[in-house]
Amino acid sequence: MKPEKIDIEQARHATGLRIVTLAYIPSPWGEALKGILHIKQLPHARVGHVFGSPTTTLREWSGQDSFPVMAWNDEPPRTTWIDQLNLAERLAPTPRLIPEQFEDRVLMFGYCNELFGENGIGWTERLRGVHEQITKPGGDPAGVSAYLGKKYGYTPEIGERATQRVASGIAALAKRLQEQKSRGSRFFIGDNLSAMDVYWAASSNAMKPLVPELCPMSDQIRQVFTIIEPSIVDAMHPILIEHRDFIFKNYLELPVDLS
Ligand SMILES: N[C@@H](CCC(=O)N[C@@H](CS)C(=O)NCC(=O)O)C(=O)O
Repeated sequence: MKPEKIDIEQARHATGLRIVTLAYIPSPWGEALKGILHIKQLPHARVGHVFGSPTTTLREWSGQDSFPVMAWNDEPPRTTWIDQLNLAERLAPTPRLIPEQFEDRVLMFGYCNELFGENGIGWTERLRGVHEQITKPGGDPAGVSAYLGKKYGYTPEIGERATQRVASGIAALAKRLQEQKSRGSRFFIGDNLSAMDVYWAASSNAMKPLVPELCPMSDQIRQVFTIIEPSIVDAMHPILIEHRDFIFKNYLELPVDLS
């Protein structure tokens, strides 16, 4: 069920479900939203925004200019992962990606926030990359790094602490999967697939991407989204990659279509 590709003006004035994602970049948030719609078999139209092209219409429509955006009929466009997940769950309650049990739900939203929320692992990883570019000789202090740093709250202090925060977060996710495995579960939360599994699978492609045949992207983008920082590489226990592979193989679309 391939989404219809439309442009931003069409999306703004259309009805039904529309999403706007970054094209050609393995953005965790955008790829996770695409994954959720795939799992729930929700028909939708998609705008693939090319990084650096104008965002005027998106800003007028959604009040901001980050990706992804998810819109349902004339309701206010959703611009954060938690609102997007709740809308998807409302439009297609099955298969559920938000656990039914209270305790599992509390755990899942906690883990998701650590990975996907503001100042979570993904967010901090972005600021770590900004810090690396700004501080290394021959880096990119004025271009994309400055833009992302200003937009997502970079300070030198946050940059200094980012490596440790990302490494310890990744290590905690690995520990969780090991605990779950020892109690016989293949999933982050309880005994079933949840949004957290999808969020991790999507995030991993911006840290240690799937092979090119399964996730085609330019060499330059692949290099930017492959972490080589030794302490984070060390924290990336094989169970995290096994889990990513399991989720993609069983629940998500392969090869990944970043267009
Ligand atoms: N607002 C989203 C996060 C969105 C986000 O961080 N988007 C990044 C994805 S890499 C983005 O749009 N980057 C490109 C840009 O800001 O121009 C949420 O809180 O769920």
